[in-house]
Amino acid sequence: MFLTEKGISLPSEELDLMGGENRRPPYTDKNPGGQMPALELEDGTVIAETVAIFEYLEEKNPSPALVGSNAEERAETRMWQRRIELGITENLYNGFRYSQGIEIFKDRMRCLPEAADGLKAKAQDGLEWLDKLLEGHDFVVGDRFTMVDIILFCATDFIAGVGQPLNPEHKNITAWKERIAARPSATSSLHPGAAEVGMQG
Ligand SMILES: N[C@@H](CCC(=O)N[C@@H](CS)C(=O)NCC(=O)O)C(=O)O
Repeated sequence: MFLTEKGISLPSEELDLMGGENRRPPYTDKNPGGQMPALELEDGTVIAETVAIFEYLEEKNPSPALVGSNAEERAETRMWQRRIELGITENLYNGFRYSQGIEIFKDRMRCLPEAADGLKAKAQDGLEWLDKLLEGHDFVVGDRFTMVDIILFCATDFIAGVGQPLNPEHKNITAWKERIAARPSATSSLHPGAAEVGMQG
C-alpha cells in the first residue's frame, strides 16, 4: 500500500510464511529478525522493519510525502507512529500471536498465552483513546494521510479476521477505516491470499 501510494514499483519475492520459510536460512542469513518484509538493495544491504523501509523509501522518493515534507511534519508523524505501534498495533498482534495464532508462533518466539487477553484489552484501550482524538479529523496525523494510517489500517484490517474486530461503538475509527479502505491503494495492493481471509486492503 505504501509503495502504491508512492507510485514505486519494486521487484518482489514471496516466501511461504505459514511454512516458516522466513524463519530459516537463506532468509535469516539476510534478515536475522526472521520476519517480513525486508528490502534488499542493489549493494546487498538488507533493510528490515516496516517503518525503517518506509523511511528509506521516503528519503529516496520524497513525494508524495507519507512521513512529512519538513522537520515538523516528520516529527509529528513519528510521534504518532510510536503511539500507534506501541499502544495499539503491537498489542493487537501479540494478542493474536499468543491466542488464535499460537500454533503458528509457539515454535517461532516465546509466547505468553496468559498475557493474550490483557494485551487485547490494552489495544482496545488505545483504540478507545484514539477514537476520541479522531473526532473531526480525516487521518491519524490530523489532516495529512501518512504512513501511520497505513500501519493502523493494515493492522486493524488483518486482525478483524482473526478475532479482534473493531468495536462498532468507536464511530470515528470505523469511519476512518472506511475512508482508508476506499483509497485505490488499499484495493490494488491487496494480495489475493489476503482477500481470501476477508481483508479489505
Ligand atoms: N516489527 C516487524 C514485524 C513484522 C511482522 O510481524 N511480519 C509478519 C508478517 S506481516 C511475519 O513475518 N510473520 C511471520 C513470523 O513472524 O514468522 C515490522 O514492523 O516489520
